Amino acid sequence: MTGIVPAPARIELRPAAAPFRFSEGAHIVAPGTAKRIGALLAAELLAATGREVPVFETAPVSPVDRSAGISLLLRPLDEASEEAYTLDVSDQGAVVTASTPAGLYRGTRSLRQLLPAPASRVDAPSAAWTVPAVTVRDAPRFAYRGVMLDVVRHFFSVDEVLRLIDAVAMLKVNHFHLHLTDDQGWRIQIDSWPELTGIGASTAVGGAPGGFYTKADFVRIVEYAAERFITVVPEIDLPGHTCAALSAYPELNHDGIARTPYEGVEVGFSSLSAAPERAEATDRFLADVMREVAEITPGPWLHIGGDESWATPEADYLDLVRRITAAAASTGKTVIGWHEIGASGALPTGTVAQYWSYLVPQENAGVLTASVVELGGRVIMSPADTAYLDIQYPGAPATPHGYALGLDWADGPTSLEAAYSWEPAGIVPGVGEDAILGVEAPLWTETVLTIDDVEFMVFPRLAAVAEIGWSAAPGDGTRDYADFAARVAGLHAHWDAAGTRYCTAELDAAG
Ligand code: TNX
Repeated sequence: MTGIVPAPARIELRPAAAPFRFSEGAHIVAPGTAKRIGALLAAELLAATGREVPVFETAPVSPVDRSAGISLLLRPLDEASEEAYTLDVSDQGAVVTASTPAGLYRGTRSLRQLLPAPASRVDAPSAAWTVPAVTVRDAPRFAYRGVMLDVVRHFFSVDEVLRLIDAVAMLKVNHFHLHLTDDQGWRIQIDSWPELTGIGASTAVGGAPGGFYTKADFVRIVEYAAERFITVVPEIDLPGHTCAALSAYPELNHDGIARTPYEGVEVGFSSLSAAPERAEATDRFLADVMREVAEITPGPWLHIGGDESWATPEADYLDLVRRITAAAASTGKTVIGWHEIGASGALPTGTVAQYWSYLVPQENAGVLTASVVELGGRVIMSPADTAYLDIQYPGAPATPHGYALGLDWADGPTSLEAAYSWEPAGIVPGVGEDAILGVEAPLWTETVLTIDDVEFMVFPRLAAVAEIGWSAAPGDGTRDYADFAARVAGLHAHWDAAGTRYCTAELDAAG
């Protein structure tokens, strides 16, 4: 089936019309600042075909040559979103228009999906490809469409992360949240507290190798993502989930004694100290870490965690969240925290809550989330029973390495249909469309050891969350799962060609 994931706002296929032929004379026309998107697309096509696809400032004079061209044009569009684009494909060429480079880039992702799968290979034999005649008018529903990778429980190299960024960019994801610190490790260089990545980065779950990103590594990730119009969101998880920091620096502990580095998977046992005798060290730590992370983060967000601080007495939690969020906000960034931070009435202006309870809010999750909105903030929806990428797929086998992949605590396993069948604006009372910044699918990596396993858990489920974030809300409240599943099946050949792993357990079960 010809289709695009996430589904565009409007798409008109003209099966009877002559297609666009991408062949020998293929070239890209990309004037002005469109050039960098043209160059990126040309590099992808070069990787696929082994042939240079020239990028021109202006269209060739001859109509024959023109018809072999992909044009990327910056024009004002009648759409508020800077990611809006149009795509017109005919035997006269393929034309993407947008009012910003980001919109042009999103449009090229649609074009990439309409090209035949060998275009996603790294070494396709030179091929004459066709793209069906089509008109697309498209813009996202939500401004924030994210994916999260936990690089603490298991660590992933820069190259592995870049590869994942490329794969998620195909689904028009525009935020990449890196969970950089937790009990099992501290994964980002902080010059003023070097033992964070000395002692603090030496461990991972189950004795797996530790590791961390130098600032240069992190900047490479940020820049690679930015070329794809993806914003990196760094998370420093505080005040719980801090055993790695507490093992590196005794002065951060309430008793002044360093903790033992941790390789288990339990949560909720560690905490920064709110004691007055630790205030100087703790506040210096917070200010230094926030400043250094903000310095290498061009994006507007700083995620401070705040989840599952079960070892922090309630009054201490409120005191620490106030100090942590103030330190983060003083860098000029907008603070994001897991929804538990809604317990605090002293959050900086515009603070965003990331909701990770269920489709039916558990305990006080709904109230905490709504409280952040009442303070003037917005919400990122990551309901764990549908949007978590680490919850098992039904029927998914153990990995070739023999361990079970994925957890099941959030009402798992989660089917692709369940991941697709939810409505962000209908979950938390008092948190409707206007209060929702967007959606995010997090991948926690307690059971996920290799980048192959990462991809296996991310795809296809991320496609469901990406579509909920991008595509218009269904008028009658129900999304057409059969149509979605058919379009996702169309991506399989692209994933195969690109060497991206994905879970087929449900398809296998369906025969
Ligand atoms: C809960 S979700 C956590 C993480 C775990 C995850 C496993 C959240 C904010 N905290 O610490 O890794 O469950 O699914």
